[in-house]
Amino acid sequence: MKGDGVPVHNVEIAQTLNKLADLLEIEGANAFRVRAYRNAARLVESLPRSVADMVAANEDISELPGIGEALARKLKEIVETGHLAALEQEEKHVPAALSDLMKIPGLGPRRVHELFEKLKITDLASLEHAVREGKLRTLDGFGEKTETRILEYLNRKTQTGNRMLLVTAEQVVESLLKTLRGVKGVKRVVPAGSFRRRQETVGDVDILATCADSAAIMRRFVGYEDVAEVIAHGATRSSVILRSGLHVDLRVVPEECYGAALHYFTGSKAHNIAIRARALQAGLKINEYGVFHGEARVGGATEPEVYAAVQLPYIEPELREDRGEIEAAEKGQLPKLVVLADIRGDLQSHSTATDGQAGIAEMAKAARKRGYEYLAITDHSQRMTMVHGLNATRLAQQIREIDRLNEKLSGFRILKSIEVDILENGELDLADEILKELDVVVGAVHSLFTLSREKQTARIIRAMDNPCFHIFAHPSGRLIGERDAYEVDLERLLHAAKERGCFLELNAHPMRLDLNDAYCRMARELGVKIAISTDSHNPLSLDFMCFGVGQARRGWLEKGDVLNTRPWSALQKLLKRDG
Ligand code: DGT
Ligand code: CA
Ligand code: CA
Ligand code: ZN
Repeated sequence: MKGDGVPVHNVEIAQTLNKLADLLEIEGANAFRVRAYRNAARLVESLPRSVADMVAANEDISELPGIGEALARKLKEIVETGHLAALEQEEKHVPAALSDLMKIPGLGPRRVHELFEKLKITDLASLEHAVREGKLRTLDGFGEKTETRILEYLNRKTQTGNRMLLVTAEQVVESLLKTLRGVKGVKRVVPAGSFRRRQETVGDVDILATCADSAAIMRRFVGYEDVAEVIAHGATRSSVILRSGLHVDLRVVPEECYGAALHYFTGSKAHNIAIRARALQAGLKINEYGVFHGEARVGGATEPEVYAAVQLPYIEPELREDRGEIEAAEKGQLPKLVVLADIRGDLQSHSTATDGQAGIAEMAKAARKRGYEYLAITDHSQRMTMVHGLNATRLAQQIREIDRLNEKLSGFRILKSIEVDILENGELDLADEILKELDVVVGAVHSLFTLSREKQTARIIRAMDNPCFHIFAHPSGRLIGERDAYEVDLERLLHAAKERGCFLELNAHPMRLDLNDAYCRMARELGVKIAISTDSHNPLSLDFMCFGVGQARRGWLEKGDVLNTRPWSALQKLLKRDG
C-alpha cells in the first residue's frame, strides 16, 4: 500500500510502466527493455485482480507470465511507494509529457525525439503551438499530412478526453463499491448510468444506494481514500472526483423508491423521456421517486414494476437507448440477449510464436478453466515482421504442435488458425494450400489504413472471395479514443459476408469493441453471425469476453447470432463454405 493508505490501481501501474517505456524509447534505449515494460503494462492492465492485493497477500508477482524478478520488484515498488525510481531517473533526461505525443498516429519515438531536440517541444500544448505556427513543416519528413493528423488527434482528444474506457472505470470503482458495501446499514450499492448500460466509455459513474443510515454512507464516500476532490457533500447526494480523474456521483434513496430511481439513473435520457411520455398517455407519472396516479404511489420499488406500470415487459439496460426497444417490447419482440455463459469458446488468441505472452498449452488450459470447449490460436502471418509473423513453414510446425496437444486433450479442442493479413490487393498473406489445413481462418487489415473507402472495401471483399476465409477481425480498425476507424463501407462488407458465408468479429478487447453496437445490430438484421473474440495475448485477457458480450447485447444479439455459442461440431459445419 502507498504511504497514505491509497490503493494503487492496476491502470496506474500500467500507466507508469508505459510512460517509462515511452521515455526510454524516445531516448533510444534498448528495444528489448522497452518491450519488456510494455508487455508488463499490458499484462497488468488485463489482470482480473489488483496487483496491490497480490502484494498485500504476499503472493509471488514473478509467477505472472512475462514478469521476471526485476519487473516484479518494480511492480512492488509502485504499489508500496506510489513511485518508480527508474521513471523519475528517466524524467531527468526526457520531459515526462513527451510520452503523450507517442499516442499520436504517425509520431514514433524517433520523430518525437526530433521534435524535442530541434523545436524544444515538450508536451501536447507546445506541439499544438508549433503546428499552428507552421514550424513542424520546417523539419525534414514532417509535412502537411503530419500536421493534419496531429490536429485531428488533438481535436478528438478534446471531444473524448473527459470520457473513460468502461474497463478502466470498472477497475477504478471496484474497490469503491466494495468499500461502500461494507458500510453499516447498507442494503444495496449499484452502479447505474452508462456504466450499467455497458457503454464503451463513460462520462461519469452514477452509483445508487439504499442504506438505513444515509449520512454514514455519504461520510464514507467523501472520505474514501481515492478521492482527489469533493464536489458536493449532501444528505442524499454527493459528488467526488477520484485521483484517476473519474467523476463519481452517489445517491441514496429510500427502499420504496429504489426501482424508480434505478430506472431513472440508468437512463439513457432518451429512453427515460420515452417511458415518461408513455406513462403520461396512461394517466400516470413516472419520476425518480416512483410511479404515481395523481398523488398516490402505485409502484416503483423495483424496475420491473416501473415497466409493468406502462404495460411493458422488463427491458435490459443495454437496450435502453430509445433505438426501438420500446416498440419491440410493446410487440413482445425484445431479443433474448446473449449472456456470458452462452459462450463456448474464443476464436482469436495469440501465442509466443508471435506477439503473445504464453505458450499454446498454457492458453488452452486457461480457456478450459473458463469452461470453454475450444480456443483458436490465431497468430499473425508473415507480413507482420515486427512480431515475427508465421510463414507457411512455421505455421505447418504449429499445426503439428496443436495436433500433438489435442491428442492429449479430451472435451477440449485447440483450433488451428491464423490471423492472416489481408494484402493491399485483397490477397491473403499465406497460400491457400496451408490455409486449407486450418480449422478456421481469421483475416485482418493491419496496413494501409489510409486507402479510400472504395478501395478499402473492395480489398476486404476480395479477401472474402477466397473460400478459405472465415472471419473478418476487428472490422473497423478503431482504437477507442486513440485511432479512428479506417474508411470502409461496413454495410457492404456485411452484405458481402452474407453472400459468401463469412462472418465478422466483434473484438472484445475493451479498447476495440469493434464491431460497434450499431453494426452488430445491422449484422443481426442481415443474418450475418458474429464471432465475439478476445484477441488475447495472455491467459488473463480471456476475461475480456464479458466486454464483448456487453457490446453484443447493446447490439441486440441473441445467442444464435453469435458464432461461438455453438459447440465445435455445429461451428465446424458453419465454417464449411462450400458444403
Ligand atoms: P455518461 O455519464 O455521459 O456516460 O452517460 P449517462 O447516461 O450515465 O448520463 P448521466 O451521468 O448524465 O446521467 C445518468 C442518468 O440520469 C442518465 O442516463 C439518465 C438520467 N438523466 C440525467 N439527466 C436527465 C434528464 O434531464 N432527464 C431525464 N429523463 N433523465 C436524466
Ligand atoms: Ca454517468
Ligand atoms: Ca452523472
Ligand atoms: Zn489484429
